[in-house]
Order: sequence, then structure tokens, then C-alpha cells
Amino acid sequence: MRLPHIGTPRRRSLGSLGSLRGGWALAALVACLAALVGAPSAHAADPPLRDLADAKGKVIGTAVTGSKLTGTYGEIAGAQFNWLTPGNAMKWGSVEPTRGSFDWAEADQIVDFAEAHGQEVRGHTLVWHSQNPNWLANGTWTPAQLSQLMNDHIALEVGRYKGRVAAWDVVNEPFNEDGSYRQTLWYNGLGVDYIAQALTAARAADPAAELYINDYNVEGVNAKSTALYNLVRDLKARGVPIDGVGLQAHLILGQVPSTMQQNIQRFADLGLDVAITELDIRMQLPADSAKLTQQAADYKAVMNACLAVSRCTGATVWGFTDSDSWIPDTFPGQGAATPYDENYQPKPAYRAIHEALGGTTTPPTGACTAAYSVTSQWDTGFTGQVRIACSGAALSSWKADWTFGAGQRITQAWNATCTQSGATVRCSNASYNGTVPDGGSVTFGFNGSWSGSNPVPMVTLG
Ligand code: 9MR
Repeated sequence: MRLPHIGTPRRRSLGSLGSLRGGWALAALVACLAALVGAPSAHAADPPLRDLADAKGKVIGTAVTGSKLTGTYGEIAGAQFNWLTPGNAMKWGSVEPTRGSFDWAEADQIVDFAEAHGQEVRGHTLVWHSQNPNWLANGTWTPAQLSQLMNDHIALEVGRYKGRVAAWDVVNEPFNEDGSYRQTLWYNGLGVDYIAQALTAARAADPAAELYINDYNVEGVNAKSTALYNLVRDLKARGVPIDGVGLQAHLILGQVPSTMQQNIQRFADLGLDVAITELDIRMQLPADSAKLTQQAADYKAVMNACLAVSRCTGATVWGFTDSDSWIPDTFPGQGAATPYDENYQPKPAYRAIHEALGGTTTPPTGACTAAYSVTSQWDTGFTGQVRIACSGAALSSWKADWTFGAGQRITQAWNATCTQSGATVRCSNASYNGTVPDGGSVTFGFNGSWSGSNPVPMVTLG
């Protein structure tokens, strides 16, 4: 596994109050809730997930959509993760929708973004039964033609990103649930040998890239994972290039397989790396605090199963925000499967990943905290305040930062100097209120504009 670059530490924010749609009464309620929740922000800035993962030599990745890599989505994707996987951009149907006519725009964009942010890329995916272009899926091919098409595709795509994509999901989802081979274009045309052929072609196109077979429902010990185990054991024995297995880990709330660590270990014992490649944990909507707490425990269990095995490279989440998740479209009524909510506020699952990666589990005893509240709200505007309070700690000059989740803009501030760039607001003390003594507090206020919703952000103190 390649070690990701060490990123610049960023501050975290915590918790979520969801989105608020209009109304004075609701605004007052939110003000109370925000005060009660207290938006705890540790005085010392907490490291982002990627710094914790880097320190352990592990992957913390996310699937991304290229068109969304701006604003808050781009900031979080760049700040928190050390690996990116294009969610759809590198699939055959995306890159060659018409035979011989290529569209690399989104894939290039994601690889460029990753490089600009010191991130590695997981290429996904070269040989799959799904999301193939119609011309390929509906064509009639001899085995020789099929083999040529597959080999040429791999040579072209892997070659294009040679040295820039660290690992490839070369073959995706080759098995049925009972461990038999899935009847696909590739299997039906070429037999099981398509897998060895694909791996060999990928190795030739970029000898430095790590080559994986990736599948779902193979997280615990079961018939399907045993079929995968037998396959990769035999490939290795035959000298076919294979570096690892990807366990997708599209999981259901409360159903992390108890044999996950044991399963990871048995692949590792073959001399293979194991990556958690598409982690999400879905629940029946609406989410509530009990479900989110269970989800956090589930995320932690997955992280711990991986971290307990040195050859487990780490985990990639399949979208980091509930606003960019495949679950609601595929499983109607289910969702909330990722570590951030739809307004980019971290959920308990985020904390769980943070803690599993070695982040602090309990807030320091002495701390300064910041509580954001909306004190009044009307059709297009609102007044808000942040109260900074210290207990067992003190501040001599303070900064309070947050990220708006729904396009809000600060128009005016008092008792602080505030600037806004994109969604990011940075405030610092006025000349007369920089000191927050132990046991004391400072409050500053602001007016802002909003539309659609006005969710409460979490404030980070510095
Ligand atoms: O996240 C992807 C979604 O946007 C696509 O509509 C879907 C089509 O099948 O594929 C999703 O990603 C899949 C991944 O490529 C392979 N494992 C299962 C993922 C979820 O379906």
C-alpha cells in the first residue's frame, strides 16, 4: 500500500441539528436546542480524519461525484479524506458511451482534485456486469472479440492514469450470493479466465498499481466470501497478479457481521491486502438518535475490524454525505447511511470513525465551548449569535469558524470581525473582548440571509 501524503490539519465540527424550514417559532426552538446541545468545540483543534489515518498509515477514503467538488462538498472531501474513489466517473459506460468516443472529463477532474489535495485515487472499476455502455452490453461478440475489447479497455484506462491511480478495482462483483460465478457478459463469453486476463492486462498497463477484486456481501465469513477466498488463493498460486480484495461493506443498521475481522484476517493470511471499499450503513428513515447511535457503533465495529489486521489498508465510505448517497434511490424509505448528514454536518458515525482512528474519545475536562443559535428569523434573513464560554480553561484571543450548510450569508456582525468565503465563515474577537476568562463568556452576533433552510452549523474554536 502506498502511504498517503500528510495533509494540513483542519478543525472539526461536531453534531447536527438538521435543517430548519422557516418560522419564528421554529427559530426560537432552534435557539434553545443549540444552546442545550452546546455545540461543544474542544479548545485545541481536532485533527481531520485523514491526519489520524495518515498517522496510522491507513486509508480513509470517500467516493465522490466530480461535479460536486466545489463549495462545502469539495472542502470536506479535500480536508477529511486521504483517498478518493470516483463513484461513477471511471466506469466503462461513463468513459466510452459511444464506441471509440471517450469522455474522461469527470475522471480527470477527480484525479486532478486528488493530486491538488495530496490524495490517492482508487480506480473503480474496469470489468463489471453493470454500467457498461449499451453498444457493449447489447453487442454480439465472439470470445476473441470480447477478450480484445476487455484488454484494450484496461490498457487504455489504466494506461491513461498510470502513476496517478494507486489501486484499481479491476474486477467488480464476480460472484452470486451462493458463491457461484455471476453469469455476465464476461463470464458467459470468456469463462472464469476473464478474471486472470483482466488482472494480467491491468498489471501490464501500470505495474505499480495495486490490483483488486471487489465484491459486496463478502464482509463476513459466508459462501460468497469463501468463493472469493478460493478464487484469490488460486490466482496467487498460479502467479496471476492480484494484490488485494475489496470488501464493499454496504451494510444494514445493526448487522455488521460478527466474523468480519476473522474474514479480513484469512485474506491477509494469503498475503493479500484487504480494503473496505464502499462502506455505508443504511437505516429505515427517519433517522433518530437511537439509530444514529447504533450506526456510530456499527461504523466503529467496521473500522476496528479493519484496524485490527495490519494488511487491512483502511476504509472508503461510499459518499461522505447523505446528500450524495445511492441508498435512497435504490432502497426506498431507507437512507442516512453516511457519516455526514445532508447539510454536511457530521453525525455520530463521523465521531466513531474519528475515535477508531485514534482521535480523542472524551472532551478535555477544562474546555471552552461555542454555542451557535438563531435568535430570530424572517422570510429571507435571520439574526444569530455565538456564545463562547470557558470552564477550566481560558482564551486570550479567539477565533470561531463554521461552515454554512445551506448557502447562508453573513451580512453584518457585531462584537467580532467576521469574513465569509464561500460557505466558510471565520470570526475573530473585537479589540475589547479577546479574553474569555475561566468561568467567563463572550457573545457576538450577526445578521445573515438564508433561503430554503437555515440549518445550525457547528462552530470550531481556535
Ligand atoms: O454509487 C453508484 C450509483 O451512483 C450508481 O447509480 C450505481 C449503479 O449501479 O452504482 C453505484 O455504485 C456501486 C458501485 O459502483 C459498485 N458497488 C455497488 C455500488 C452501489 O450500487
